[in-house]
Parts: sequence; structure tokens; C-alpha cells
Amino acid sequence: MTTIRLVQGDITRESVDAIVNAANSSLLGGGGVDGAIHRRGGPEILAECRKLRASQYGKGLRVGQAVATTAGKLDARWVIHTVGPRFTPEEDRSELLASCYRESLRVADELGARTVAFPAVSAGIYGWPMEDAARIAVETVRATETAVEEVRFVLFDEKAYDAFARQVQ
Ligand code: AR6
Repeated sequence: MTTIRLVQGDITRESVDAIVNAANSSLLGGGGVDGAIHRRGGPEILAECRKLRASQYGKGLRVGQAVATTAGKLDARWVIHTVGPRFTPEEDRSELLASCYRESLRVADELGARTVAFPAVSAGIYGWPMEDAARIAVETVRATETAVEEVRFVLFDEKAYDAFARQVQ
């Protein structure tokens, strides 16, 4: 059984086995939670991302996929980078967002991570409505078979926290 916990705050301050990053396909950093992770985690994370680009991900990491690097100076063993879909009203990309959670947990299992912190993937710069992002996140984690014992959703503000709280009730 995986326990779901909700925390309001900055994911870069969490102490867990793996912190999930809402990255972009380039894996080379950006704004939002991605920027915060690289800033606090230090240059080791970007160095590993560059190596991954040069070796396995020449064209970038595809939307819905996940890959791990060191967590640098963060209080975690790994950062799992996943690429959320941009929200668009014209096309239902929910399955790609669900895939981010499934694939991140699959990578976590490969690593042997038991505690994993997730931000609200796609719900910032990528424009996903928070209520729906929370529903997909919680439903997908509940439906995924994993050895991860604790999934901790770390929500940056009260609006995000409340949206997730409505889903876990
Ligand atoms: N801790 C926890 N949550 C955070 C933090 C933090 N330190 N900072 C922001 N959030 P976003 P996306 C929340 O934009 O929508 C980047 O440039 C934020 O309030 O970080 O998947 C990437 O490189 C929101 O609720 O990720 C991509 O280009 C949630 O995290 C693009 O943004 C996700 O917001 C990805 O966009």
C-alpha cells in the first residue's frame, strides 16, 4: 500500500529518497519548480542532465517519460525528471499527464526509492487547471502498482494544496 501525504511548501526543502522535477524535454533547466531544483541542488544535476542528452536523449526526453539523476545538494538521493504535457483545450492530453506519474514511479521502483515527492506536474507554466491536475495525479498514483511506500505531493500554495486535499478525501 502506498500512503499519499500532502504538504504545502517548497519541494526543494523536502527530505525524501527521490524528488520529482516538472522538467521540459531539453532537460537543461527552466523556470518554476525546475529552476528551483537546479538552483538549490547545484550544478551536479545539470551536468548529469547534459550527459543524458549526449548519450540516450539526443532529441530530448519525450512528454510523459521520466529519467533520474543525482539530487546534488538536495536532501534526497535522486531527482526524477519528468516532462508534463502543456494544457490545451483542443486536445485531451490527460493520458500523457498520468504517464508522468506512472513513469516516475516506475523509475523510482528501479532505483529502490521508498519515499517520493511530486510537485503538481504541468499545473504551472504548462497551464493545466489545478483541479484537474490534482485529480489525475491522485487517481494515477492510487491506480499504480509500486513498491514506493510514501508519495508526498508538495504543493506550493494553498490553492494547489486545497485542490489535492479535495481529491484525497
Ligand atoms: N516547490 C513545489 N512546487 C513548486 C515550486 C517549488 N519550489 N515551484 C513551483 N511550484 P511549473 P509545469 C509549483 O511551472 O507547469 C519550467 O520552466 C507551481 O506553483 O514548475 O510542469 C520547466 O522547465 C505549480 O503548481 O511546471 C518547463 O519548461 C507546479 O509546481 C515548464 O516550466 C508546476 O509548475 C514546466 O511547467
